[in-house]
Amino acid sequence: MKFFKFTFILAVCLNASGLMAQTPVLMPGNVETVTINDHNIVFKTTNAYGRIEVYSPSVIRVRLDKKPLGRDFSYAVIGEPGKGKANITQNEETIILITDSLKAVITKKPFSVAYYTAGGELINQDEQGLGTSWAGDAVTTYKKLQPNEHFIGLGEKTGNLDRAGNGYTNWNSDVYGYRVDQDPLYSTIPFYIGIHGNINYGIFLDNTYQSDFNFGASNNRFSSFGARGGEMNYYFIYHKRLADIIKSYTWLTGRMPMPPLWSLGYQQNRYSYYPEAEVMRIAKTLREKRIPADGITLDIHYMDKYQLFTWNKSRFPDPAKMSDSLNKMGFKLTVIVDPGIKVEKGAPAYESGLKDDVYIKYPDGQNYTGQVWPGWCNFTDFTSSKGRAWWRKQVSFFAKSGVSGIWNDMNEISTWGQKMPDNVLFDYDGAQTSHLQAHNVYGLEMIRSSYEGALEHFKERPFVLSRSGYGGLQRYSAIWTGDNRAEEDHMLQGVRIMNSLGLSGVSFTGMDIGGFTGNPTVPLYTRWIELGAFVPYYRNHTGVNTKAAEPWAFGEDVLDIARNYISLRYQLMPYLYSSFYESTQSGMPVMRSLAIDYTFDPKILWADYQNQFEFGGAFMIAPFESTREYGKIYFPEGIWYDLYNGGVIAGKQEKVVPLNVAKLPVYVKGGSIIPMQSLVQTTSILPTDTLSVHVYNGLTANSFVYYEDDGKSFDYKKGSFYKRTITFNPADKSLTFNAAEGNYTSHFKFIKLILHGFDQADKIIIGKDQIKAENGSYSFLSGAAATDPEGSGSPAESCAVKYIVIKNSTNNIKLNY
Ligand code: NBV
Repeated sequence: MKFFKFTFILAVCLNASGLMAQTPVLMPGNVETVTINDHNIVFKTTNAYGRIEVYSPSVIRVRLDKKPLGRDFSYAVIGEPGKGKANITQNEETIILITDSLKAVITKKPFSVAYYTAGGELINQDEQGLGTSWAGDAVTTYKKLQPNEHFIGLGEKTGNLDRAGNGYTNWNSDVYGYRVDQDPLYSTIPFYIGIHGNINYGIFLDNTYQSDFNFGASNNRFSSFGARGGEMNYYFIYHKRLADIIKSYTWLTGRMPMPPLWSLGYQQNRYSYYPEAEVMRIAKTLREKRIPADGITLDIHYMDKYQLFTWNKSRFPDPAKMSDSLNKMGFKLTVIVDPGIKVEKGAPAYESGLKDDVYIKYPDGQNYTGQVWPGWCNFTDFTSSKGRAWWRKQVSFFAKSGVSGIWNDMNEISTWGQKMPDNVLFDYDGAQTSHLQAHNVYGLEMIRSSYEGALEHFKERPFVLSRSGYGGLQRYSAIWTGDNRAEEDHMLQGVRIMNSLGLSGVSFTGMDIGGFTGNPTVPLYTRWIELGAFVPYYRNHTGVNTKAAEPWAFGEDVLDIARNYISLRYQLMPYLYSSFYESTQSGMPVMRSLAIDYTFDPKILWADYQNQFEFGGAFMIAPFESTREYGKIYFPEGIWYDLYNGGVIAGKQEKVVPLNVAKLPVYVKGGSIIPMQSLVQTTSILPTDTLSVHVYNGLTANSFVYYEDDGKSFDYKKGSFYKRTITFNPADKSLTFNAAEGNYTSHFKFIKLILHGFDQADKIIIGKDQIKAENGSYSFLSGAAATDPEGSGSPAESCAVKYIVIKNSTNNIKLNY
């Protein structure tokens, strides 16, 4: 008893003297001092320092540290604070921050934050008892779980679309042949979206240490996010519409630049195509078999003993000449790069890196040496301006070889053993840090260097692909989902990963079509190559010891199916290019989880329907394992059309449909506007001068921004583009082509309007003219319309349509039906 009394008194004394700050978990305590500025609040609590800042009416940043806040620096964020009005007031108990979009209430005793809509509805709040705390150097913010709260996003993550009940870690990792529930994978995007009731919000934790997210895993009290070091530094984003949350997140972290048109074409790949004769055989076979394609990719065997910035001259005696021959055939060359530079005396790249002192080091000044393909390697410090400048210079090597794309692999950093020491030092742009803080941004800064190097040395828009990255990677690169397996569940998992990436600001995504490890069955390959036509980066790739996986390697039937779908992709190029343009403007991904357009429809999160996605704003794809004979599909509200036969399906219903491996279930949303072109074998060939604009009758108005430019230069930045909004409005039965903007002349002289579901529309009125709408049919899988002179093949299925052809012009065109 005496003993308890003594310890109690001791604890009280220690607490009063502040010595109990050594408690294993430190909380901020009460807000003690506050300075309110125009757009921010600077404060000190018992145990912490903080700053809350308005970036825009919808974006609020919270910083908290147990020591005075350090340098304000981010590799991810490019948006600047101070946009929009902010009204900040305080009293004894609270600080209240009001913008046009939300209200943040900061409780002072103890410190905690809650966010409300302008109308006073709770959006999100700190878990009152837990708030933010430190356990050692690890910092975590705990948020109260809202009733029936769901979580989506978080970038490249496996698992369900709805992440509720699960926890995740971000530590970029090389995960060869990963499991479909494996975590972490190659990239870190610490951004997620929470959904409850009719509220949605986004949170971006900008901290590059290993980070952890808990969405109610093993607890029913909180969701949380935190990192193993550094500050609590998060951005809170609120909008009514999920699409606007993505818009604000990509305002903060940047959007993708216009990609080169060729990178939207089909890309043929394997580990590895060599020598040159083999590359040329692949190129010729694609043409002979009439598989439209734009890209061939070279994996590590093009290098001399895997040494960066070299060519194996016995395999590729004259790379520039080979690229030139490929370019003439309408192919662009992409080559792989790894970050490891072989330590070899006299090797030009190695010596030059040594001279410029660009390699990462141990604290004793010795370069860090790790083992990868070429043997023992040094690694460029991409977190230093010196390292990036050096890499940019090296990229001229590829320009001289006629290369158009740079594929960045192994940039997690990956080394044999997968245990890079913690004490390796990185410049971190002037604030030297250890591997612990730099690891997750190494890949991001590598692709930044490759992209900026390509901008300096390539004549045209570059294509950059990466395996690893961090929030904001979309500014520099496309990303693919790494070494997947040739298995049914991997195909569907890949869809979910790409949808999650799309929710997290990354639009240009791909997966190895056909699977990287192992060999797909014939039906699986068939289904996968069909699906690829609706994936932003359409690349067939396979591992080093697998069987041939080109579209002709699985028999004549598969070849026909592959040709059909790849051809469809090429006909959709005007639609696809415009959808990419949309990503550059608003961050809206090309491949869209249904959660974007139908956020508050609970069914879209159900595991049964979570693989369904939209491709652009018009198509809904329902992918199923190739082994299934029937599939259950959810059609969200509106009306839907079967792509192949035009059959109408009412929305808000679940429907069981028979499946056929030769046909991917694809539907079109009523009201959609889909511009298409005639079939070409490569984007370097111009289609005919008629743009086919498919319009699907629907219940509500819809518009589509059509975008065109030369597809390769940067002239669009100087106004050389052609852009117009096309609007369908059932209320006044009209279709409007707004006057074109920009000073690029459209390639298309004619518009062929193809009307789906407009049975009564026999006449189209344009101004004073009445034009008779012709009856026809259209098949999406045979290359062109059955009644169209440009058509080819005999379609298995077609849609009944009405059509007229009009002259294209830059003026406003209004049609009534
Ligand atoms: O460079 C070879 C492979 C590449 O084909 C693949 O796409 C990357 O994800 N690379 C990984 C290196 C290791 C493969 C086992």
